[in-house]
Amino acid sequence: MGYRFSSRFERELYFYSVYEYFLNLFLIQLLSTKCCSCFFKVLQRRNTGNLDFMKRWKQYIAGFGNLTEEFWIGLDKIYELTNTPTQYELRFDLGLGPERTYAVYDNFKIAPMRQKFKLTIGKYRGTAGDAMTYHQGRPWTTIDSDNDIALTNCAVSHRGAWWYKNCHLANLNGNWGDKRHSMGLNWEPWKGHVTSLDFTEMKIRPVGALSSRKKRSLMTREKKSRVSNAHNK
Ligand SMILES: [Ca+2]
Repeated sequence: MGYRFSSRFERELYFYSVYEYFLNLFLIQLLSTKCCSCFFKVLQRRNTGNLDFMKRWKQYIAGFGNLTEEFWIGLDKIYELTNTPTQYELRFDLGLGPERTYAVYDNFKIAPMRQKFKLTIGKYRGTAGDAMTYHQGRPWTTIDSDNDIALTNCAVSHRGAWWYKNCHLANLNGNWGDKRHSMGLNWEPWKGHVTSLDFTEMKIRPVGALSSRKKRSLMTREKKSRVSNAHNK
């Protein structure tokens, strides 16, 4: 047996307050996250230097660290997240002291393990400079799995793990605070190879605008073919 309202007004008031309650919950949730990071999923963070990132192949696949502090989410997870019909953009938020900068690449995904998590990224935009186009198409390298084109293992010589080539313009899994050439958390176009950043975040979000544009163009094409079919009849 349901509750009986004594008037229509009381009934409306009841439903309105329920509606308002959920609306407030939603708004509190929205405001409690930083606006720009609302729909982002964070893949990597460095902000304290407490966690050692010079890890092995298996650990980079499985992921490590603490999601509320420093971590690497794992290559298997990144593959799973980005290999869907949805397109993802990859955003790098970088910092040094009070300075902040960013880089965004559209159409980000990685290959499965049998292709050694080869990197695919799209067009660059941002303020940090483009460090990642150099790494386009490169497989992942760790201290115990050398897939880069350098004679040495770049993960060993640069104390990290990345889509190294010969070797890097970005080394965000490098050695915290290391000021030796290309050993630290480098983003070459922003601070060069000897400055180690003290904040990094890698994050992804679906590119909604692109897929709806695609949908629209598909619908237009469909309409056109329907019109031409009608003409042919
Ligand atoms: Ca090598």
